[in-house]
Amino acid sequence: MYDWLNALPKAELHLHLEGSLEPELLFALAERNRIALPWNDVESLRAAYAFNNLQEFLDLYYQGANVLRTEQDFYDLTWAYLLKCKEQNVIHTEPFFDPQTHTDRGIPFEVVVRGITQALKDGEQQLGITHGLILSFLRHLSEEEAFKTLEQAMPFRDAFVAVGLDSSELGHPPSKFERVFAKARSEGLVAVAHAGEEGPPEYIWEALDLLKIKRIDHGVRAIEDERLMQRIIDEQIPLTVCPLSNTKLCVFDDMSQHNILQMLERGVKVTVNSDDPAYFGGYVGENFAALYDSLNMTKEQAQRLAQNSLDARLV
Ligand code: ES4
Ligand code: ZN
Repeated sequence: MYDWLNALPKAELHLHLEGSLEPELLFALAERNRIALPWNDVESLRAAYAFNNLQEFLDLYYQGANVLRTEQDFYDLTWAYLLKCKEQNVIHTEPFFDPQTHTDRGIPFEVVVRGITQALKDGEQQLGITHGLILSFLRHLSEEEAFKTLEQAMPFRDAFVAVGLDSSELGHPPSKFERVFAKARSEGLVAVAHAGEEGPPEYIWEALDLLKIKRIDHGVRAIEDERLMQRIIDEQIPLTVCPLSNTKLCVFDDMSQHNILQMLERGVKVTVNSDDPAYFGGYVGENFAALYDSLNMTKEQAQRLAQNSLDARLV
């Protein structure tokens, strides 16, 4: 079954490039850039990957991203992820990157975007993996800062296909970014947003109605609102679900409690994704394997999930 799952052609639609930074590469980049780390070795860093909620993870994730300094660093990060895609038959990927995580540390926007886009280009030519990059705003920062980031991005407009919204969800509803998203859409960018991961179904409604998103990132809490469920089924709005992420961040107590297959059987266009694979215990392949191990996912269900991911591509 594991080999069969691995061989399924699939797309990944919810992946934070900064979250694919494996401890080994993190230590190598720290050494290359002469940055002191608060962990003694790879093992003690891995041991710190135990989270009770989204915020505990984010605190470590932003700390880890601090080793990313040069264009080559962003290239190496992206390339390592693409090699994983190749291994697992991910034939198309639509990764997020968080420019503000880097520009706020004094890393120029163009350093980040050049490193990432060069690797994506090489991935297409050398590995045959197609892509669409998504610029994600940090929702714990202000609307004004998001506007500034969108402005910085405009000289590189063709490098992106969409804008997204991530980071701390509770207390930062989609409505906070209604005007930024309107501006981004006016530039021809598609909108997606994290909603209903830790936040309530109301945040999913707002993301759909105010941000006019074409795809919901996570969205697992939609199941608490029957009217919302009907809408996402009727309109076939894709959900980019991340099973290992949800269990590591205690959105579900255990994988056996995850609702992805329930949603699939109700006709929701759900997809399987890894979110932050270096932190949550695996890439898309490991997420599919976990659904087989804990939820008895059938081959037929796996095929539908993989087909959904190909259908839900933005490009
Ligand atoms: C994230 Cl799992 C998750 N949720 C929200 N924002 C994020 N950024 C990176 N991973
Ligand atoms: Zn995410």
